[in-house]
Amino acid sequence: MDTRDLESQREDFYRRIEPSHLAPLWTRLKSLVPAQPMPVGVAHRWRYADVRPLLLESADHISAREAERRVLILENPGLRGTSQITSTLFAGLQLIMPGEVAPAHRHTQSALRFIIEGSGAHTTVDGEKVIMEPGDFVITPAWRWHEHGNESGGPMVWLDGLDIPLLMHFNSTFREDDAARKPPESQYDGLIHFPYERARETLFALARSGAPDSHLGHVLRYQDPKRGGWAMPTIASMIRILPKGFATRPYRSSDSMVFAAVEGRGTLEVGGTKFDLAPHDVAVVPGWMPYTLQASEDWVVFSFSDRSAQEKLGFFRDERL
Ligand code: GTQ
Ligand code: FE2
Repeated sequence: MDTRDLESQREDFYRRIEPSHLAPLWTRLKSLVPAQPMPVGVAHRWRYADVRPLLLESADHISAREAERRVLILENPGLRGTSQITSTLFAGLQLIMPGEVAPAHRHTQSALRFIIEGSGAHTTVDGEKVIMEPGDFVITPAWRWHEHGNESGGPMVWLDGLDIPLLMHFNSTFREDDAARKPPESQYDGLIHFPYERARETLFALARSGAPDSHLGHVLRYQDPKRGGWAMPTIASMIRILPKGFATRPYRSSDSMVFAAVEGRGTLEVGGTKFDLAPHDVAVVPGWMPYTLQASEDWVVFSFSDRSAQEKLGFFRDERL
């Protein structure tokens, strides 16, 4: 049989198995099981100076109560229409104005809050109030009732990170609204509030005490003090300081990274593009793309990713280049 016959007979075979909902693996294997991760989405930076006026304007259009959550989604430009910042994570900037309430609900998605701007608004987890200050890291664990309120005199803005796309993938999403509210079955006993004051002190002490990691800088991981490991089951969060003038060596990891600049200034370089990051700017780097961080001032950077889930499931990888 010549190869033309072979090929046309194969094509004929594929057509004949199709009505039985069967398909050959061998034509798809290399893309189903690639040698290494294909980037999902693109690297991108949101300047807070650009986003802030639009976020504040959103308060003219809708109240926190009507919106339930007044959030502008940070949607990856390579994933338009998906509400995703990475393949597994959602990110958004949430605004709550003085006197407003964002009513209680609960869902199987976990949320993190990294406080950007304002002072003294609160979020609750199973009725326990956390007063939020800039740079604080606050967790809303899965299936815990939560609401937000602002009894302060000014607007309050934070970065939300949720595992919405990940849960969507498992199709294990459940939610309940305030009207269905029942007393919680149990009280959450993990740590949910990591004030910036502590993190900052520790970071600057680290920076004084020795040399930064060549690929990461001086890194702190937000951990669960009781059970050990990452503070959240699916999302891994860190905060780091890069001393003025320091640049990391290129690094890549299988988790797509969301960065939020906190204090100082620096540059994220990824895929030949340099993103200058001012305080409160947010950036995303798709998994397995090498990147560097270069500090032009003492630079504090918060980040989160799905690394916590990847490690538990046994496929997290990183590479120091
Ligand atoms: O604050 O409860 O950005 O449920 C997306 C979904 C925030 C929240 C988001 C949510 C919340
Ligand atoms: Fe929520």
